[in-house]
Amino acid sequence: MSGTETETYLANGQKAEYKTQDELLAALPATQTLPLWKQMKKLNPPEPNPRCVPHIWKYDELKPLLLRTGDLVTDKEAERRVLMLINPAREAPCTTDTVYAGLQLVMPNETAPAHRHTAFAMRFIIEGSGGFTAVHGRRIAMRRGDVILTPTWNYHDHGKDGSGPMIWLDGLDLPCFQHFPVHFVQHYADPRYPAENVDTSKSPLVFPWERMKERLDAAEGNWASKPYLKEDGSDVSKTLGGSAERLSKGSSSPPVRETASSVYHVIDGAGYSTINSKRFDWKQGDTFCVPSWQTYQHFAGPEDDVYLYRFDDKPMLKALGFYRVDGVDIESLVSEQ
Ligand code: GTQ
Repeated sequence: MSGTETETYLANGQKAEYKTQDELLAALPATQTLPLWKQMKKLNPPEPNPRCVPHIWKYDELKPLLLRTGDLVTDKEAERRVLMLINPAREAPCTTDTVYAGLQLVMPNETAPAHRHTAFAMRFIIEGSGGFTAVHGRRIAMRRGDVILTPTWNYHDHGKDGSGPMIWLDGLDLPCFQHFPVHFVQHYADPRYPAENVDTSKSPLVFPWERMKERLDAAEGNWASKPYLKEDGSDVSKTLGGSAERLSKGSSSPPVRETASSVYHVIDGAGYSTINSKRFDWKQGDTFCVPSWQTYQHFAGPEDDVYLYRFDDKPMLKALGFYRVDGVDIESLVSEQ
């Protein structure tokens, strides 16, 4: 040792090159490591930390734009003529952090050509007549209020007879593939995959609105929620699930805070929702999103009963063990193994 310089030695007698933590930290990036202790709170936050924010998309504003795309963008150019609903705090394809929604338009005599992909889609039919979607050989008529499934890897094309536009709300699990970059698409050789008409009242891919409305109206109380489930009682997919709700005029749903994020569409009526204490007024045709772990509650206006459609990432969260709703005994969440 020379002069007053002090040198630090490790327990094994080797000279320590980094005298201070700062010196050590400065050396880390070059080795492709970082100190966890500087990001511990961020990586293990005290509660869910959604990046998306609540937002509402007004149908009156979007419908004219969507219809104009019918003049300016051909079915061929678009493949799918969709206005994606993009969360203000995120980029496409995020409507919430985990769920995607878009408004799709098909005009008469058009074809949104056949393709298939890993992503799952569920569609809520908003308006129009004469539209159909062909799901792996099964041609399904689109009717207002119906929910139609496109299971993973099924070829599907959309088309329309008659006059006027056909508009529906797509719900897909596309944001998942930001985390799992494993999404494949395959295009069919022809625009249409050969298909036969099916009786929509018997197809497991279709949830007719009359039937869902009957279930909601038969339920007791001012507020009712009913899930869309497959015949075996399971969710409509491994990723996304859905439900519909009825609120009698002037009534409200119970407040909920859950790790699922969701997209709501107003089937009928008008009212508002509070999401994280912020008020969002809505009416028929509007679509809004609820981020994870933000308390939400719906309020029907005084005029009419309200019906809401919702899809969410609950099946995916449950499968992964990530689903939690405020109010449960958290000790019940302790995994057995
Ligand atoms: O109809 O196949 O909104 O593939 C986004 C991706 C719809 C569809 C979307 C798609 C589709």
